[in-house]
Amino acid sequence: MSLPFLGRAVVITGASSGIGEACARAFAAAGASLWIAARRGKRLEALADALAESPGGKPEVRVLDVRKPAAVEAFAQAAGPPEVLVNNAGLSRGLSPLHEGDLLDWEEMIDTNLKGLLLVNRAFLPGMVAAGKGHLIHMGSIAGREVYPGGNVYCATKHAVDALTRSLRLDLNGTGVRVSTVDPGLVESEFGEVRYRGDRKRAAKAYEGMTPLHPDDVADAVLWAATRPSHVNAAEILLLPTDQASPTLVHRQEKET
Ligand code: NDP
Ligand code: 8X3
Repeated sequence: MSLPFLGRAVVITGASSGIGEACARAFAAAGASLWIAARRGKRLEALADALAESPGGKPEVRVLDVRKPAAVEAFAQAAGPPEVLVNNAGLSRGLSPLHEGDLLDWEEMIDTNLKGLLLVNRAFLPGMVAAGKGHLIHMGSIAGREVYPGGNVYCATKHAVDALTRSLRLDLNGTGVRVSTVDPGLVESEFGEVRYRGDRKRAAKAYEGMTPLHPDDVADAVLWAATRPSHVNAAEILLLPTDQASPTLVHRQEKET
């Protein structure tokens, strides 16, 4: 088996579940020396234990809230410039129309998905630029390309991620650092449970009668982007379930009665 990342550092934020965890498993199998970060340390420790015998060694765990500038900076200092930075941590809260929205939900989404992503980039990119190489991979979303009812602030944060991906490609042109975005449609993870604050039944409704993406499908796309030859930048990947044509058009099988 080829190990394209043997001994090379890969940093993944939001690695305690879903897409980030799947990315950690995929990069570990590709030989990476991982740095995995999120707020839930126990989850990260369990993942690190599970990956301890990986060819790149046991992942380094960092309990991190991406909203905290000093902690993000300390993380970047400790990890050093990575070969790949998967800037993935993110969440949605609620699905209310804007005029009924909750200010704290807005704040949490903006501070995590937008400001958190910025803080992580600001902390890690100087080292990557100085090294003259590296690959920044944003976790965007179909919600960064289209909007849907109640998606308002979440969609705005993901549209902002899209704008930052494109801006960074301009700012980093000539530095040797690649910038990509992977934009999934519906992925079955803890995303819905977080959006609906633990209401699993409501979260499961999003996938009713259709086959969503699995976090491993997204990790495959991330790993594919990261393993292109250095002169190739897989700039944007839109990854949809076959059953999904847009945020609002999803083919669902009728339930048998
Ligand atoms: P999960 O809820 O399963 O994972 C979210 C991850 O983000 C967790 O590891 C969580 O860790 C971490 N996270 C959230 N807030 C913070 C924070 N303040 N600091 C550090 N880490 C944080 O959802 P997904 O895996 O689905 O989501 C991952 C990314 O994919 C998000 O950016 C999301 O917007 C995006 N996405 C998801 C889609 C989907 O349908 N599921 C589709 C398109 C994009 P912890 O709570 O331990 O901090
Ligand atoms: C997550 C996909 O459509 O639930 O970004 O917002 S969606």
